[in-house]
Amino acid sequence: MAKPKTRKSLQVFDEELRQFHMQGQWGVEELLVRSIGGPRPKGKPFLWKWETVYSKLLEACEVLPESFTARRSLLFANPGLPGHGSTHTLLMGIQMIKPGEVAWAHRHTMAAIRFVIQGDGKAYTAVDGEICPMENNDLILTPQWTWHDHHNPTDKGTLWLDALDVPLIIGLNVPFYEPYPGNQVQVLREKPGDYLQRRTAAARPTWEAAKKESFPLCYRWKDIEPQLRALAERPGSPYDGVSLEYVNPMTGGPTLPTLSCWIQLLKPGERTRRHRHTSSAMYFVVRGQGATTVEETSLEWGERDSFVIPNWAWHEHKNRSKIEEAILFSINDIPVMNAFGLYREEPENSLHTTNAPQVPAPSQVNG
Ligand code: GTQ
Ligand code: FE2
Repeated sequence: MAKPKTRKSLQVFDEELRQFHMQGQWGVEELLVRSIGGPRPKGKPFLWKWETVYSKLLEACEVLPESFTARRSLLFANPGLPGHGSTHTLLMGIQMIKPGEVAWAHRHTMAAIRFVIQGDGKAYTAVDGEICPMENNDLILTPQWTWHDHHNPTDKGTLWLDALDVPLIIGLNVPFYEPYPGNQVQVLREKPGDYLQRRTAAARPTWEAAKKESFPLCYRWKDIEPQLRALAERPGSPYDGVSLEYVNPMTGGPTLPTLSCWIQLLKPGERTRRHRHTSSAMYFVVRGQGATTVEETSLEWGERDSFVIPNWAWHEHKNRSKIEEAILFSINDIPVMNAFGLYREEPENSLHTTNAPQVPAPSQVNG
């Protein structure tokens, strides 16, 4: 007669599975249950005061007299994401090059943008050989895998905002990096606009493969500001005010495949409505004074301060001045969320407070 089998305990079985490098789903179900009601914001709301950043940058010029292959950039480390970045997908910082200095050429799979803080139009970034002059509030793209070096032939320090998709690229484990072969600087084209003019204008060479992305695009403040001003009297978005996205003119799509840049204007005294979305963002105050409330934290900002809004965190903006407008530059990871159908937005006081998926309209269901 066979002995009656005693049932193995789940605990013993789980241990056995571990030895075979397996795990029962019941052990990780906790992760799913925890996501009822949506994710928790990744990282903390935080603000970096310009006064501190600038004084540390000046110190960095002393302690790091030459940047060589590195960059003299002070990166914003989210206090809730040690060692990861400014948000879970984005890394932002402020870079400075001294008079006469060159930051050597390299390329990487991380895409980057530069938003100029102090530039007289004679300092420049070179992207795939194209000279991109840096003037205050200009935006210059260094798309993934484009060669870039920074040059300061002037007698004043040049400063700009750097933003990259570093945490995303690291998370996907696709970092590639290459110093420019044999030299410190790239071979440059003759004059600014040489490369772009022939490829992104209304007519293009027929003998070259038509390319849509990875152009070293430059968005001049002298073009962007009038556009923003022209819309200043419109109501804009109830959540973001009069807000413009920097568009890739060839695709009509976002600034870059992994990140998007916005410029937004808050009217004197304007207070936006509260909402949250699955994208995260880093902000830089171009002009004005105000506060952005993120969850329970009030981030009080002034000119040139930087701050972070983690994803899925409730937030609203307020322009504290009754007379002056406020202008905010920001970068976000909306293109990543959109690429995978993961962009969700929730307005305050909505019926969907439990974060239930919104029922798609029939037209969406049928494609
Ligand atoms: O200027 O090339 O802040 O490669 C971080 C990585 C700047 C740059 C950063 C970079 C750069
Ligand atoms: Fe770089």
